[in-house]
This record gives sequence, C-alpha cells and structure tokens, in this order.
Amino acid sequence: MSDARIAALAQLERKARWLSTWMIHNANHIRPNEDGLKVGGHQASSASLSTIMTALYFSALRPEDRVAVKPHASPIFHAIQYLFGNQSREKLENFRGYKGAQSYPSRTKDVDDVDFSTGSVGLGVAQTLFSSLTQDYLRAKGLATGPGGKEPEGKMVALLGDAEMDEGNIFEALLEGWKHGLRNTWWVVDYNRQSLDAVVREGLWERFEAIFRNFGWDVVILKHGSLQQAAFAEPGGEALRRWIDECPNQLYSALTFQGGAAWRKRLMDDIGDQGAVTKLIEKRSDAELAELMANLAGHDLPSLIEAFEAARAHDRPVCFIAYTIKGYGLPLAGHKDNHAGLMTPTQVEALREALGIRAGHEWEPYEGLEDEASLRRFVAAAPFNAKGRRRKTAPAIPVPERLEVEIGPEMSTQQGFGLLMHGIAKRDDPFAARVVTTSPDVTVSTNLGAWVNRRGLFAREKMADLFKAERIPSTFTWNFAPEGQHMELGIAEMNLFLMLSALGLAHTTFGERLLPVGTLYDPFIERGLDALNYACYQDARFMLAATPSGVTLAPEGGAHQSIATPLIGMAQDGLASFEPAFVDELAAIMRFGFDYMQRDGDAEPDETTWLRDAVGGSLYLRLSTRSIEQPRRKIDDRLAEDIVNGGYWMRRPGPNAQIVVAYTGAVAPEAIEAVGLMAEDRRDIGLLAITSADRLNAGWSAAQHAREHGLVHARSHVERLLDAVPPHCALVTVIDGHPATLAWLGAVNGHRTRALGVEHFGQTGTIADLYSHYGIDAHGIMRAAQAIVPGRPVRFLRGA
Ligand SMILES: Cc1ncc(C[n+]2csc(CCOP(=O)(O)OP(=O)(O)O)c2C)c(N)n1
Ligand SMILES: [Mg+2]
Repeated sequence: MSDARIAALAQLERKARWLSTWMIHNANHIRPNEDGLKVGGHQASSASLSTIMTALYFSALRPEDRVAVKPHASPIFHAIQYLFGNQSREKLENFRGYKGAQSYPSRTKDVDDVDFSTGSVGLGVAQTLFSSLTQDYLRAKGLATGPGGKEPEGKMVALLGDAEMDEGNIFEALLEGWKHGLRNTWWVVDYNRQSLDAVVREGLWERFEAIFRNFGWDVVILKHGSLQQAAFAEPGGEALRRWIDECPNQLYSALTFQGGAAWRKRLMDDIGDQGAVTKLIEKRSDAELAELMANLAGHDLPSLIEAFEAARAHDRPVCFIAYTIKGYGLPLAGHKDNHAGLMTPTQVEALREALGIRAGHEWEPYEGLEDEASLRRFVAAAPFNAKGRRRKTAPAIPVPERLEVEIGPEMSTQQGFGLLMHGIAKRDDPFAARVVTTSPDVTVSTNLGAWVNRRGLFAREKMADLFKAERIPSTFTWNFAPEGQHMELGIAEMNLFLMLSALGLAHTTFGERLLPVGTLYDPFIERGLDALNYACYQDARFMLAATPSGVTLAPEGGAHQSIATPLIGMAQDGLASFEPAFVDELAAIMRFGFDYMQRDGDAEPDETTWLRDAVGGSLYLRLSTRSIEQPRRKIDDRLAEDIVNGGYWMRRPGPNAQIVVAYTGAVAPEAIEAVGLMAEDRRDIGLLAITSADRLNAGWSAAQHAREHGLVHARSHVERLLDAVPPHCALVTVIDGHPATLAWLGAVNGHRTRALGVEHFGQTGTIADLYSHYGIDAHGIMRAAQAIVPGRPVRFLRGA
C-alpha cells in the first residue's frame, strides 16, 4: 500500500479515535444529566480497536462482508459510520441517550448499517460463524450470488476482545464450524491483554493459537508493528525484541501507561548494558520511544492491511491475534482500571489541542486534518461503503392456505408436528424449498425424521448414508448433499439458537429468504436462553418447536421436565409462544407462523386483537409427546383465527355458570374430563381452550394501554372471550407448567381464580401419577373448583 494511502488512513484513525472519545465525553460531561446516573461508554476499549477498525472499514472490507463489532467498541464504530456519512451528528451527540446511537451496536435500533448486534459478549462472535454456514447453505443452492451471479462470497468478520474468548459458546461454535467445513470467517482478537477487571494471564495467545489450529483455522499473529520491526533490524535490535517478548503483560501495560521516560528507565535498567541496544534506546526521544513501544502490530496500519489482504486471497477461516493497547493514543493507555475509565475534561482538552481541533469544532469530521478534499475522496472510495448501506431485503415467500395433515383418533402435538413437516416435505413449491430445519442432535427424537428422509441433510459435499448402502434396515436415511435442507448440529443448544439467528437473518444479511425451523427438548431452552434472547434481540426470524415439555414427559424424569418455559415464552420479546393441545390447532398455528415470520410492517397494534402482528417475529411452539384423543371437527377461518389469537371456547359458559375451566396444552383431557364430571352437578359450566397465553396477555396489555390513551373502545381477544363469563363465576386454570402462566386471567374481568400447575422439580412416574401428585388431574381441577365455589358435595371427591 502506498505511503499516501497509509497517511490518509492514519489521519482517519486519529479522527475516529477522537470522535469516539469525544462522543463518550460529551455524553458524560457535557450533555445535561437529569438522573445523575453514570452514562458511561468505553473510551479505552474503543481506542484499542481504532487502528484495526480503520484498516478494515476504510480499506480491507468489501461490501459483501458482514461484521460483528465487539460491543464496547460501539463508539468507534459509530464514529467511522459518521465519517462515511451513515450516522448523524445528532445521534452521536445523543450517544447512549433516548433514540441516540446505541451503547452497543444494534441491528434494529441503530441506523448506521450494523450487520450483527452485539452486547452479551461471545454471541456476536459465534454469529459470524453461523452466518458463514448460512452463506454456504445458500450458495450451495445457487442463491445469494448477487447481480449476474458474480458477487464474491463475503467474509464474516468478528472483532472480539481477548476476554471474550472466555465465553464457552465460542468453543462450542468452533467445534460446529469444524464439522461443517467452515470457510470465509475472520475473527480478529483485540489482544490488549486486559479484560474488565484485570490484566489477562501470560501466554494466552499460545493457547488460542493451538485451539484455532486444532480446528483447522489459519492463525495470524500480529505482534510487532513496522516501527518495531525496523528497530529490531538495527544493531542491538535483537535484545530489544527479546525484552519485549519476555515482558509480562502487567508490566507492559504499566509502562505504556507511564510513558516514554518510564520506558527508558526500565529498558536501560534491564538491557542498557547489552552493547548496541543502548544506542538504539538513547537515540530516541521519550516521545519516540513511547511510540516505538506502543507500535504493536494491532496499531500498525501497514501490518494490518497486509495481513487482511493476504487472508482475502483464500477462503480458510482465519484467527488474527492482534496485539493492541487498551486506551491506545489516550492518556488511559495501559492502565488496568481503564475499562470503564473516562478521560477528565482536562485530558480531553489537551487531546483536542494536540489534534489541532478548535474548541467548538469538535464534531466536525475533517477538523484538524490535512488535505480535506483528498481525504474526502479517499473515504468516498472506501470499497466497503462505496455503494452505501449494505443491508438487504427479500420478498416474502407465499405460504399455502392450509398445511395438510391427516389426523388420527389419538395423537400428540409432537407427532402432529412431524406429520406437518412431512406434509411440507412432499410439496414442490418455493415455500417448501425455503424451509430449513436444524436440531442439536434431537432430529429424530423431535419427529423431524420424515422431513429429513425426504429433504436430506445439508453438506457442501455429498455423503451417502452407509447403513443404507450396506442395506441395513433403518427408518432414517442420513444422506448429506448440497441440496439438503436440514442442518444437523451437535448437542450444544447455544449453537442451535445462533444457527437459527443466522438462518433467520438470511433475508437481510444475504438477500434471500429462509424459513428456519429448529427443534429441541423444551427444558433445554434454558441452556441456550441468552442466545435465544440474542437472536430475538436482533430480530432473526425462526420457528422453534420444543418437545417434549412439562412433567408430561413423565418417565423421562425430573431433570428433563420443564416448568418455567411457558413464562419464558410469555416474557421473551420478539417470540410469540403457543402451546396447542390438538394437532388441528397446531396446523393453524404453523401456517400462521410461516407467514408471521416474514412480516415486516409497522408496530402499530391491530385494532381487533391489539397485537403488533404486522411487525412479525419468531415463534415458539411448546409441544408434547402425550398422545391424546383428537376432536373431530373442521377448523373454519373464524376458529383458526381464534386459535392463532390465543384461545377459544370449547364449551361456552351459560348465564348461570359458576365455574369455567381454562386449560393449556397436554392437560386438555383432564380439563375436559373435569368439566364433564362437574357438569353433572353444576349448570352452564364453561371450558376455555388457551392456545397462547402469551398472545392473549400481550393483546390485553396493549388494549388497556390504548384505553388509557383515550381509545375507549379498544378490546382485546381475551376480554371478548371473558365477556361470556358471568361476574360471580370463578376460573380454574390448568397447565403443565408454572401456574402463573394463566393466573392473570382472573385479573381481566375480576373473576376469582385458582391457578393450577407445576411449581416444584419433577418426579418420575406415569402421567397419571404425576398429574395427581401436582393436582393437575381431573380430580385436582374439581377439588380446586369445589374450594373456590362450593357446590353440592360430589361423590368422587370423598376421601380426596
Ligand atoms: C456475557 C457478558 N458478560 C459480561 C459482560 C460485561 N463485560 C463487558 S466487556 C467485559 C470485558 C471485556 O474484556 P475484553 O473482551 O478483553 O475487551 P477489551 O479489553 O477490548 O475492552 C465484560 C466483562 C458482557 N458484556 N457480556
Ligand atoms: Mg481485552
């Protein structure tokens, strides 16, 4: 790269660092602070990546590349986007404020071309790996190849802190990447040897190197910058190199913080008697010495550019371990407490003056820089941004009017799910072609087998099922091929959610729509919960089928029984959760789901349900392996709508009703039985089927909110349903899950309510044993009804 280009980059680097420093300073010291809370921002962490990000964004990256930026480097990211013209000064001035530039880069909340959100460290890193697998998946099918089929494959780039490498999900992802022949992925480790609390252990880079090489990655260690390399070539240079290589992390940080005079003293004390090196040290001023010692390769533009260019030439995954200085170029440099440290106003003033920035001109992009016109041209020509924002979209894929399924007299929702997926597998249309399934080693046990038999597993290279080839009978064909539509994962649930996150963003990352469906055992949602939350946070779109669930998986035992998941489903933003009891309900929900996943409208609530359905989102289906009697009925549009909106009357209560039983999911037979038995003694009893406590609750909240804001006629679905319940009537709710899921129903119209469910870790046993143990069997329901609205003493309650 020419000296002129390096000089231009060096100016931009200083400018980006300044803007990020100033943005944080402004938020903390200049902008009025009403609530007195520390605003924060990470000046030192941002500075640590300033050179790397300058080299990438202004030179090495291409528009097809996608980047996950270390969360606490958000300010420097926004500063670079501001220089590109993609970010407004107003939002920078409002950094960390209401509707300002976000604390951590956010795909959904920021306006400046964020590819992947970050925040919970480690997740953005792994997201790039799964995005690369997604790119391979699409390319193998001839998709996402750009105009004229000529767009090169993009690099999926993560910029990560060295302490981020402590997150276990990174290693889980590495293993998965290796299995799938990962390509085109760059992880750039900001190796400043500092975390939040402390200086990291010595020699960590050697562990990293070994790990990555083991998984088939190239490892590029960027340690000494070009100034240091030139110094090593001088007489005595070898002694200096040895000293640097042996210097403990803590000491290097401390000396960096102290500056040139401290470096000189220490170097002279340690190696000053070793001949030529004395001269090497002495011929430099304090400032030059400090510059030399800070010239680690992570702050050396020529070294970085060369390394990135070399890696562009092949498709192997690369881990760059780039030595950096936390707080580089700032007075915070190297101090072990600098993570959340803020420069003082005096320090900021001094930096401003040193950079030739006039007071009052702090935000101006080119203030204090030389040759503004040619710099502007340089920025405009940066390949990454030359065509403007790179975010893509893809049209929605039409979803069939109805998903076909043959319903037997007795079935489980899990079985129904398998059959529905099989039905999709048999279709020959764009809809079926865009469905992609994935599962963490529970493909067969969650009933995806028939789908996989027809559609095959994905791999970039064909691999036949050897059992088939050897003619050994097996129910499942395990053929891998580029046209396969199932991504088989290892057991790690974090990986499932990150895979879904990547597949579920294919329309915006790669401009091609995928309809991802993931399966796992319901209790293990908690194992991957942060990744699930992350996927929702960045608005990835997918359908999750979690099965089996609750204590209904009875003999599998307490370790596998899920109690909290219905509440997770309700509370998780971006995820509409459903728990159907019957397969015809599931069919209606899945049909809706495939459409809902693709919506992208505004967030105004719908005026009948008060749900924000136009925006769309992901889905969570809590399913069961319990085979139950299926209703013989035809679901018309009206009923389908009620099912999707969250509930319908199985048996509408009459005007004299004293009891309504509201149930969700696999306990339907118990609710039906209890109502049947109680109907012998009580008149007008009602039975309410709740298919989505989540959506009923969300609609109710929104309708109340609307009324509070003057829309007096706003009514949600649950309010309309409960209009049928007379005021004196009581509710008994029942779910195989935490009772709070449905307990709120009583608050809608002020009905007395007894909420039944499971509150304690499971026992093992038969379904009958466990339902009786937790009081969610028919007798439990009747006991609850009897206690809340005493009726005539009933035969079967005697002795209970
Ligand atoms: C999952 C998670 N745990 C904890 C944090 C809080 N946190 C933010 S940054 C950080 C330390 C980061 O150190 P490193 O990755 O080395 O970054 P750098 O030195 O570049 O600032 C911690 C603990 C977080 N954001 N996410
Ligand atoms: Mg660090």
